[in-house]
Amino acid sequence: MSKFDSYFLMKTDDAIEYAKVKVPQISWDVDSMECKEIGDGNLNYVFKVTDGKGHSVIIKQAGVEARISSDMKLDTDRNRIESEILVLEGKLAPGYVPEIYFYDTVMSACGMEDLSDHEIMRTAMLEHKIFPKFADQISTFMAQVLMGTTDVVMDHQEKKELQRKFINPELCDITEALVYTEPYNDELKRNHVFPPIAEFVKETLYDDQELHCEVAKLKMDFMTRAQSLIHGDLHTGSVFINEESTKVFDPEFCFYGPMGYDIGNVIANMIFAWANGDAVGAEEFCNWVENVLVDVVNMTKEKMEKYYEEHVTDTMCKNELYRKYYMATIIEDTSAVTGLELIRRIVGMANVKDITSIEDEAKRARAEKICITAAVDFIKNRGDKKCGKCFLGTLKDAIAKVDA
Ligand code: SR1
Ligand code: MG
Repeated sequence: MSKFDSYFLMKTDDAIEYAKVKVPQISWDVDSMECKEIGDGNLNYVFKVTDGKGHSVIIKQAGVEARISSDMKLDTDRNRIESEILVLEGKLAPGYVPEIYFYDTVMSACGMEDLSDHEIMRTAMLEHKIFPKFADQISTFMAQVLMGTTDVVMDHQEKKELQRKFINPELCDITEALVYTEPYNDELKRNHVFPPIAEFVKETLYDDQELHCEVAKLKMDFMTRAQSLIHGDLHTGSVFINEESTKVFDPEFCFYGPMGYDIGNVIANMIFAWANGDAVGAEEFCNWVENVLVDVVNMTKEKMEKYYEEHVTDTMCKNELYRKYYMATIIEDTSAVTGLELIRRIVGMANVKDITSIEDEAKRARAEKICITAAVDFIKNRGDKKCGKCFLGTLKDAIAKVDA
């Protein structure tokens, strides 16, 4: 009998013992082993176990309730989903995700490669660091994983098997509430609205029935369109980065959904990075982010189209007009989700440091208004946003409107 034969939430000492048992391939220097809990996400516990000889492992464990709110009870099976998708993503996009050493459905925990030579991208964005390879790398990851799991290229029965395996109702339920519902009505009274923009939020988000109609369309689309195996939470806190490399992690929200959800999340979170840089006058950084916005949209589109052409297996999808239609819908969805993510991180329950750490009240209010103004345009006029330049143009138009 081992103490890890039944589930309990580990503390740092348990994680050291657990690492010894679960990662025996590392010759741990037992006397110098240490552990720190380093999780800063909303849901899980993350332990970094090290020893004095330079060995290390990251242990991630799912708790039965969310860290952000003990009212949120969650199935710990999300840890299995996350581990299995990381293994699959590693096959589709080698080198773009951390290596998984093991996962354990009893303790709802997995062990993965320690990426301490990388940093969490949101933290790096808050320091206004520039990563010239990011747009190329993230677009490769998205093109390969997202296109690689579609019905366009996959055997349809194998695809349905993946869809079954990665059905993820509880975490989808969180997204349906936090992204697609509450930012528009605060129905559970858990929105966080920055008081200086409360009236603006009421007029622009809570009272706009036309906007609600568009969001309802997008919500039903998110819930029903099993297009590809999406990450489901691809913000800058789900990316490890350094000068040379980009690694995507934390895919516990993954399921078969519209692929624009992931691309839109990347774009929106880069806009938050831009807003933070703009508030403190980090000009070089903002210029780089603006280029990233353009490049991520264009490069992802180009790489997906190429992947489509080279890997298409479905007979009807070999039609060129259909391919063009398909690519256009992805960019349209990307625009819509950019808007949805911008709005929910500004007014919803789960905010982002890029915005909340802007100390000057007037500057924060301006940044929030710019994000919301751009967001409404990204959602309502999503059919017009056809290339990277249009995405940047939407941000510039919003700045001009807010500053007028
Ligand atoms: C209750 S979880 C809140 C948010 O954190 C996660 O990272 C997802 O973005 C989710 O919406
Ligand atoms: Mg997360």
